[in-house]
Amino acid sequence: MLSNIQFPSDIKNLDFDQLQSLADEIRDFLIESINKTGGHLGSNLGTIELTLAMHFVFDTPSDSFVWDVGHQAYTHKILTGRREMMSTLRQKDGLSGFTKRDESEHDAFGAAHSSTSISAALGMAIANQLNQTNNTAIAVIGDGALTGGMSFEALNHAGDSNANLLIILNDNDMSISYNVGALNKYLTRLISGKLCSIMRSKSSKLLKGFPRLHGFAKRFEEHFKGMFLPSTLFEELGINYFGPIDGHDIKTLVKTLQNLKNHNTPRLLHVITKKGCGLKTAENDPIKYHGIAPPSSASDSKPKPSYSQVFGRWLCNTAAKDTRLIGITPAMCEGSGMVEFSKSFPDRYFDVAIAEQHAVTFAGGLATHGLKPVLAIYSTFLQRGYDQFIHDIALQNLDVLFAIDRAGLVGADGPTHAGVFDLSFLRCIPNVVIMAPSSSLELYQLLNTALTLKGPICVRFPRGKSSIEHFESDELLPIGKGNIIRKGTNVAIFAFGTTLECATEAANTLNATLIDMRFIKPLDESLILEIAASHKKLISIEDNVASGGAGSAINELLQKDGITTPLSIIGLPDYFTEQGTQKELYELYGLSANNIVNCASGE
Ligand SMILES: Cc1ncc(C[n+]2csc(CCOP(=O)(O)OP(=O)(O)O)c2C)c(N)n1
Repeated sequence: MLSNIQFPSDIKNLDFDQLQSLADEIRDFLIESINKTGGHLGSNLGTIELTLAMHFVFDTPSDSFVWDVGHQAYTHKILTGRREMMSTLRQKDGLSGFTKRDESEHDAFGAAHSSTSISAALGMAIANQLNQTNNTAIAVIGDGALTGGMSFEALNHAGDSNANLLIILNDNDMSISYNVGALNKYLTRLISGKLCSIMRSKSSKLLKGFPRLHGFAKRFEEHFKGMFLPSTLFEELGINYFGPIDGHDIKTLVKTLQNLKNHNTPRLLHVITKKGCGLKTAENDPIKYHGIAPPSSASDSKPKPSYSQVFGRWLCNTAAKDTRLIGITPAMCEGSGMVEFSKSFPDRYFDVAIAEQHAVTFAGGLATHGLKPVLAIYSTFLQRGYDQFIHDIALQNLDVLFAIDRAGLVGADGPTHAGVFDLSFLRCIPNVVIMAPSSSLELYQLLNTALTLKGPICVRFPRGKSSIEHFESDELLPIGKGNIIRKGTNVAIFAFGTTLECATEAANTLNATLIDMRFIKPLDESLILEIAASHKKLISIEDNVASGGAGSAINELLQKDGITTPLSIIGLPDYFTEQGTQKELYELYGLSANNIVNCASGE
């Protein structure tokens, strides 16, 4: 059946049995396809029936589907003309792993950072009202994404509106890790029926004086468990709550959505799904199968630790010596290499859910009381906590160590996840120290160094592995000092972070001076000036946008001192980068030995 389905119109005449068969085919297709390309396997196996039901009942693009994060929208892609492109998922020039407006008119909103769907869909719902159309805007949000602060801001607004907004809460009790927090506990109570029965007993009391109504209410509740019960959190906020219903039962999904289609007010349907549904290995280990990598072609005989793992090891080793140390993650325990820390130091480990803004200010609060918070955060997600970084941390000069992971280009996740702005947006903030290690050993040493300093300290490091195997060290590195790797003539290369690798190759070819800068702020001004005076051509290289980044900092210094030695800044362009492998992308954007050599010869 699947090969005959190109667009949502092709499923409109199917009966429930056929829809279920189609769901089974899509499940097989996804398992096979994602095993080849990599991608968010578990999340997508959980949304097949829901997506089919939504496309059966509603009509995109007139009705707008806003998928939160957008990582669970593969079935939506398949049903909207992109099935044959699924083999290109997450590859260069291929389909995005998230929703993307450029990719299809059925993708109402681009996503990848979480918790934006209710705001965006509310905007669409209000636009529909103002444009006097009857179309429905639908936000599909996971229980993980619901923990993000923006969701609450949007619920606050939506509940006070009369917009035709349908929120579908896709509740699988999982974020990437097990979902955490009071809201998650509340949803669990809602599902387990405890809250329902509390409400039932309350309404029983109220209705006791009206026996007929009492009997009706009881019978009604038996049929529509949880439906129209007063006082869920959402109803208190002015949003009608429906459910919970089984998110893998197509018939119930379709009938419920048909009922809800014409309600025309803010409403929330609570749908219970299973992450990895239909694939036992994924159901049994939902964390591992949240997202999987494509099978790697080269087998690594002696695998090197990733930068995240090196950070995690440092965290454990240091926490054992320093009881002030607290580890914080906004829902990225595994990705940030913190699993071992969470187990060894459960009292000093905080997964605060998908709440980057809160994570930053929470760290600030801890710091005011003499603790030493270490916030592990991806560069791209730190963007969420920018005001908190400035206002709550830097302005008060609080001692918070930011371990900024996934700096630079991240590869298959594409532009939404690229950590290419942090040097520019952090460098301009007073009181901040910014370090970029060139290897895992240097990461370890710079983390040691960071812990001895006061104020906000950022250590930013990339996705991937360093070629160095032994990284544990007690050594501290001098603050604001670069490290001269080799001395050459005429050309000098200032390398920031792991760009040192390609810079080394270029420096050998050019017989150039090469400096591992280590610090973006404070910059090693005296070394730069000395080098500028003794060389004819300067080149800086960084895995950050060239605008306002590390090379810009060198340029500002040269300008200030009236130095005219020419400087070429190699960094990322002033447009959003693509998806692809990290290697492909760095080559594409000129962060390569070849480009450095070309730059040196003025090409
Ligand atoms: C702002 C932000 N922080 C962190 C992430 C990383 N992230 C991607 S998916 C995800 C979990 C989402 O859980 P949920 O919404 O319940 O979806 P599920 O995969 O369980 O269906 C997280 C933390 C993100 N995309 N955006």
